[in-house]
Amino acid sequence: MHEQINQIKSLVSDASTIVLLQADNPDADSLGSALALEQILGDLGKTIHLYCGVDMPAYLKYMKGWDRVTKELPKTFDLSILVDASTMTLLEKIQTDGQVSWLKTKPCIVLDHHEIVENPVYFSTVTINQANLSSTGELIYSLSKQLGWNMNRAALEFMMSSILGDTQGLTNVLASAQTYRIMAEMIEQGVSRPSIEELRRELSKMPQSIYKYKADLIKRTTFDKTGKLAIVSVPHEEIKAFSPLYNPAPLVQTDMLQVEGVEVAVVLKSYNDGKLTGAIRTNPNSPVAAKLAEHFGGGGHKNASGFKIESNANLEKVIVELEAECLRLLQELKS
Ligand SMILES: [Mn+2]
Repeated sequence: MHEQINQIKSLVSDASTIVLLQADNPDADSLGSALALEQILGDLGKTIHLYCGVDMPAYLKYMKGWDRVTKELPKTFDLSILVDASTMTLLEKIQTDGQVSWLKTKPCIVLDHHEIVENPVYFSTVTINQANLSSTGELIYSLSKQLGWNMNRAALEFMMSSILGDTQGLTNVLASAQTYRIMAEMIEQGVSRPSIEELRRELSKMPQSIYKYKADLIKRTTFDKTGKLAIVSVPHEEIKAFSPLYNPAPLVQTDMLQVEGVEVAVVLKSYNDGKLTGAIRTNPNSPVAAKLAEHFGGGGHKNASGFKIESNANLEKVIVELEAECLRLLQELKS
């Protein structure tokens, strides 16, 4: 660990232009981490570029600066830092458009906190992946302290957004005593959690059409014979119609887990080209999310994970397989 920190110190000090990378599944932690590092490294006099292969989802737009994230790597840079991911599987865009060959000519730092990592970033110079931390935001906070990097107010606010995102407002098992200590330090330095929450609420309000669509998703939710697994699937037409306005999964997934007996909630999205994605969330007492996603070639955390089937996905088959594997994992957990 000490050695890695020294490596990071010298890589950053040798670089003048740094590109901060998010994987193809941006969330509050990845965006918060990228924007925090933009502040911290910007204050060190670095020129910063923000990259993500996909558009920032609407629900993240409460974080000021999200619109600085672009889909292009800069023409020149000295160092890249990948936040909140350490797998090539979630860096598909940068591989399909050939930018990865440019990326790997420069040193790369990977900062992450994921339990299971398949297909790790093969060109990374130094990787810190600490699954015991709540979020990459928490990791960056600790690193910055150890490296003596100044964290301005905006940086602290972004890291707090990271922590709140991954811990679901400090309510899940990822929030450790250390996470609370860090939150307290941030508050002492002037960060207002109520202001962050209010901004997020205000900018994540849904249009009336989405409110009504939520009712459709709830009506279409199915439960397996044990009542432990709730599934809803979203066809391509609905992805096209509603996803630009609001991501369907977070719209219903928390409610699905609030149904008596339900331990696992899955939202499936089917695309016309045969692609299928699954977002998995579980109750705290049924931490099978990462393993369930792994079964389909995906990964993630104990209580939140995802997978993607690239082509020829058969929705009915996936559902049958999900039910069987979910049941098996839940039984395995009990014994
Ligand atoms: Mn994270």
